[in-house]
Amino acid sequence: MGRLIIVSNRVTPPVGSGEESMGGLALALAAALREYSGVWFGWSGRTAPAFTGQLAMQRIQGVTIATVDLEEADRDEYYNGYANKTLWPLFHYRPDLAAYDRSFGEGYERVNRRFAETLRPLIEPDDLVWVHDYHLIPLARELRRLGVKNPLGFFLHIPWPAYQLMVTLPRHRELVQALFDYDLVGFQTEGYLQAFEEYVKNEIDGVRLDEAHIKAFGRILKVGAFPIGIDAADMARITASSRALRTYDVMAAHTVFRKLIVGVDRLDYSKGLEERFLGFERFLVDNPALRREVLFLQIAPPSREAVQAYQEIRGRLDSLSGRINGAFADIDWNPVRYVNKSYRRDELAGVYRAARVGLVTPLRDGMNLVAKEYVAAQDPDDPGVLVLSRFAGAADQLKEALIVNPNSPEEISEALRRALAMDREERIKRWRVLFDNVRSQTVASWRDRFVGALADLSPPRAVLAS
Ligand code: ADQ
Repeated sequence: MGRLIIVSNRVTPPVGSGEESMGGLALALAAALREYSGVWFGWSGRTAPAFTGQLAMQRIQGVTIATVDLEEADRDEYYNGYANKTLWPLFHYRPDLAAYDRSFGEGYERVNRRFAETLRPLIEPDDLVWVHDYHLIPLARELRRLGVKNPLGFFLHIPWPAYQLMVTLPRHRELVQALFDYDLVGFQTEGYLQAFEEYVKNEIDGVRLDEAHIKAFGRILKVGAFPIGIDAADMARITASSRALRTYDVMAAHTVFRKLIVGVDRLDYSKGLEERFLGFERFLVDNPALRREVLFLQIAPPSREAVQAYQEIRGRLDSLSGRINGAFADIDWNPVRYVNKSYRRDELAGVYRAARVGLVTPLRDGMNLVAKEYVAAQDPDDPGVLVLSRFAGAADQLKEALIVNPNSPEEISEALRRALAMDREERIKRWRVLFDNVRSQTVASWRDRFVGALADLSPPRAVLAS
């Protein structure tokens, strides 16, 4: 097999960063690149007065990182625009927040063309190219136009929306057609794959040839569900690190006589933070006797601050947390601690382990890695309880969690009550099943399954038979 080329909007790690500040996904991809002596290509995160296509090449820990600067208009129309104001809300079931500005679509096409032209000279005949996420759907089409014949794979980290939602997108057909220039398209869950198939059947008379192949637009596309995981062993290892232990101790000291409930999310409307706060408020109202026995810590670093919907949700969460604390706080206790900061992975591990409840309630989520990290960081002899939204991709796998509808404050409140009351025996029983799943379906197995499927593009049975 040749080299592996990974393409994503942003190239993490940021230059010079240490491993502790890299996300699990970045670490797993970097490890794959080391194995296949590959290249990671993407936007530098910087803008220049004019697009030059100048590549900045670096070698970091055995991985070649190739980045390119974009123009300001590219950032506004492609990244803040089409990716984060159009596709992100629509794919997360928020058509009310989706903006359809013509310049966004043009910027999206332009940047994908620019990425393809900049990347083209780096591709050698035996390379596999693996493209990540909704920012780069048309990249394969642009690479094919430039004569690239290599296997091209695409993985969607976010949900694929239901058919009736997808057709609300102007030029949805062109976007879907662009996916058929890949050889392999992967989704997080079977459900998202089915939604994609439903679109292809209803809208373009596509057919499923066999379990793994769909034919449409005169092309055969290999498809599959590839649920992403985490490096559970590494999470267990860092949970025992000195910084994790210290964070654990600090949290334990702050919750003497109390139980900690924790939420950790990017500040994003898809994560259901307002609904979570309302669910916690309902819990306080419904359970006066338990009030002073809990502390709810929500860690939510701001993201995409250039997008108005993100500024608005931040304001609403500030007032909601203030309202709850104002109504319930006492001289020695605040029910909500709401923090807008990023933490190192080892610090997060300590927080997870100190929490009796992991509260993960997105309104929609491709997978949700926080749910898996929380499970992996628990003490096997005294584990906490995961409360998980049915609308996270992770709910397909983590069935022993307390599954809730995040839109219902009553369900969140009741799940919190159950989680806090759960005896050790039941907690251990549930956690073991969850941990087995997190331990066996790792980020490395996800990556190897995807790359293996891309390396093996044998024709579907139906085609062989005809
Ligand atoms: P995200 O929407 O970013 O990812 P998630 O899967 O939960 O959501 O991953 C977030 C990562 O950021 C986790 O590893 C978490 O530890 C880290 N993180 C969150 N808050 C942090 C903080 N305050 N400090 C430091 N780190 C923090 C997208 C999709 C998901 C999908 C992933 C991977 O939206 O559905 O699971 O990609 O495919």
